[in-house]
Formats: sequence, structure tokens, C-alpha cells
Amino acid sequence: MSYQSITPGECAAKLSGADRVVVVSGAGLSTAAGVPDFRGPKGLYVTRAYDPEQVFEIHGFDRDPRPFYAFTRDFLSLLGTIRPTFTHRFLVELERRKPETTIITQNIDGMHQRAGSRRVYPMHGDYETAHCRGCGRGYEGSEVEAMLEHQEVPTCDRCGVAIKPDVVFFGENVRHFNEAQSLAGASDLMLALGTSLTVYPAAMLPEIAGGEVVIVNQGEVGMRPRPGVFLADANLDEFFQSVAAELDWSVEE
Ligand code: CNA
Ligand code: ZN
Repeated sequence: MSYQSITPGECAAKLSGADRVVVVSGAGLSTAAGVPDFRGPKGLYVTRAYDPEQVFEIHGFDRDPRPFYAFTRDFLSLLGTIRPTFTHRFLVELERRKPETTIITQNIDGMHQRAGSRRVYPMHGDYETAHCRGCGRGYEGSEVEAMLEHQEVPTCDRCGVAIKPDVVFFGENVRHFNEAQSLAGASDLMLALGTSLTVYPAAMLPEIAGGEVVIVNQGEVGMRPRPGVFLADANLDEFFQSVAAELDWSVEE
């Protein structure tokens, strides 16, 4: 069985008929803003600018947190210079019109929140808070950022061990998984956007979706086709510009 393809017009019609829309978003949503993904053509698994399996691996961090902080320095300074994409802004409009819309994101870039989406569950955590790996003391993301100005690795005031931002690493539990599961089950339409659907457990959410699923992703996705799952192999911003035009929604800058 192959995927049933879907046009922006058909996606617009599905959105019109839905109330409980659940969006599962991935790194592809932010590539147009200039943030490299993992598995896309310019992703970190291809360019190896950073090795994700080394940078985001919890035992590796405990042995040597420097590779993660080298990545983090670059990543945070990049975030300071970029803006949400059209698709981020489209999702803000979607929530304005359909207040039960929820976003479950695998992204750690905070772009949904910056764009103005309110019901956002960052399954892979974010840089808003941090914890010491030694004594567990909590820190604000802004404190860690300030320490980065004069320390290669921010360390705990109390015990001297490295502080780790609350970004979920390989080998750690994801956040909000129970909510994510029940939201997926209760959804009447799921949009899986810019995700290769290969990182578990986020990748299982479309499998347990209560209603139809529309995947918009350029390139391969790791989900088996089944009835009720539609795929557009398309550029996200172009696709949602067409969806917005079909719906006659104006999307704010
Ligand atoms: P992924 O496995 O890198 O997949 C991204 C997918 O998006 C790929 O299939 C790309 O081909 C596709 N894609 C890229 N650009 C576009 C576009 N403009 N339009 C349509 N499709 C596009 O990333 P996933 O999110 O599936 O994997 C989960 C990992 C990646 C999570 O742990 C994230 O934390 C992690 N990650 C996050 C960010 C971020 O926060 N922006 C960046 C890089 C990696
Ligand atoms: Zn400590």
C-alpha cells in the first residue's frame, strides 16, 4: 500500500471540518528560518557540523559536556537572529480560529511559542530551564546563558558539576507524553509537519491518532501507510500558503 496523496485544497477542507486539531511538529518546520534539521538534505546527520548522537547523548554529556555546549553556543546565537516561518504563523492563526488546536513539538527552538502559539507541548524539552547533573539544583535558562559568556561549561554554584539545560537527550524520557497520547487519541485531525517520524516515542503519535492524519514532509517518513493517513511531499511554507489561500485566512507577519 502506498500513501494517499493530498493537495492543499483537500487539506483546507479537512481543517474546515475539524475542531480538535493536534499538530505534531519536527525540525523541518524551522529549516526555512535557517535552523538545520537532522535528516533533511542539509541536516546535521548529513553535514556532520555536529554529531547529534554525541551532542545529545546523556552519558556522553556526563563524560564531557563540551561538545553539547559548543553546539548550544551556536544554536542560541542562531536563535537570536531568526524569525518564525510562515507555517509557524499559520499555526497561530489556526489556534486563533480553532482554540482547541494543540501543538506537540519535537523542536527545542521555542519558535512556536515565539510566533504566538499558546497550547504547545515541547516533548523534547527546551532551553527555558536547566538542572545540575550533580545535585539537581534548578536554574533558569537565562542564568545558563549568562554563565556561557565566561565559562565553556556552566557549572553548579552549589556542587560544581555541569548544569544541563532541560533539553531531552537520547537516553532520557520525553516530556508531556501522557498528555500527548491522550490529545492524539482525542484528535479529530492530526497534522504531522516537518518530521521524518523516526524518533520514538513522538513518531508513534500518528499511529494512535483518533481521526485522520495529514503528513506534510519533504522526503521519506518512517510511518507505514494506512487508510486515513494522507501525505503531501511538499515544502511546508509553500503548502500552507496555498492552504491559507484556499481558506481565505490572512496570516499575520
Ligand atoms: P528530522 O528527522 O531531521 O526530520 C525533519 C524532516 O523535515 C526531514 O524529513 C526533512 O526532509 C523535512 N523537511 C525539512 N525542511 C522541510 C520543509 N521546508 N518542508 C517540508 N519538509 C521539510 O527531524 P524530526 O523533528 O523528525 O526528528 C526529531 C529530532 C530532531 C528531535 O529530537 C528534535 O529535537 C531534533 N531537532 C530539532 C531542531 C529544532 O528545534 N529546530 C533542529 C534539529 C533537530
Ligand atoms: Zn549541583
